[in-house]
Amino acid sequence: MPRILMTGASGGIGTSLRKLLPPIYPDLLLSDLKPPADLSSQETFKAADLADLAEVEAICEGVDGILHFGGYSVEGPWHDMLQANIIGGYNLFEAARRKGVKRIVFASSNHTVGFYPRHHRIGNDVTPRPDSRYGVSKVFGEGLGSLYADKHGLKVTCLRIGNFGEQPLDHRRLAIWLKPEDLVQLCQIGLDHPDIHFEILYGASFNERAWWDNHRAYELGYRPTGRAEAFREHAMAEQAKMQPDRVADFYQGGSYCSIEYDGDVSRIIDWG
Ligand code: 15L
Repeated sequence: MPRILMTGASGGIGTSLRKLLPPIYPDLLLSDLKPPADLSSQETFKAADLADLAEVEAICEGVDGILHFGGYSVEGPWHDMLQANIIGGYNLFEAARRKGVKRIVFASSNHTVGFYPRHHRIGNDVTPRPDSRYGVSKVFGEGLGSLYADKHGLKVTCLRIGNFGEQPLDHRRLAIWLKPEDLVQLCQIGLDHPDIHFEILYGASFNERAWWDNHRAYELGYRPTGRAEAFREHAMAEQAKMQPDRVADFYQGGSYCSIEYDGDVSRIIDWG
């Protein structure tokens, strides 16, 4: 039975996956800075600060595969991004190598490519266009994944997660929604599929408005069950409550693109 480490266990995705993973991976080690408030006696938890290599090595001991959901998960100050995602990301891959971990599933993000316009359909091989310091930190994580796969033989799957949740929250999220059970499928592909070397897959359910060509995930057996359009009415009603924003509404990354955006919106660039 493989021992799987999940970082970020107290965060949004971790909280949901803690419930869904045990039937598939019963030997699940949870980690975060602090334990989840509702940790049960059936669960195993070990605290670690990703910015501390020795602590990260300690949680990688005896582990076969890692689901790395830890770190900073939204735009934030450079210092926090540096500690949690840049230094933390390096420590995670390096500790995994030192401890002989075989596979890593890295939670990347749609914000690695957020400055592509919404009308432009992109694959997993486009030049990154990060929309934030957070997006840049995820490009760095994908770079680490590629390096540790090619140089050290780790099997690495980067998931460019769209928006994870029970339902799409607005117009933009109709294109990028990811149902929790579909994320579990993608994690299984990363942890178990025999053909993984280094992959970048989009973490999105079956969304008719998708901007992403995710055919590689389907080749690897991904069969999402979530369909964003089933929630169209709710998402559009929520959208109607929001203020129009020329930058956010044009680009895939939404409000991450308009945060700190300088100057004239006439310089919006149509890469397509
Ligand atoms: C992300 O990467 C974030 O982790 C999440 O909180 C959402 O903001 C999501 O992107 C999104 O783009 O909606």
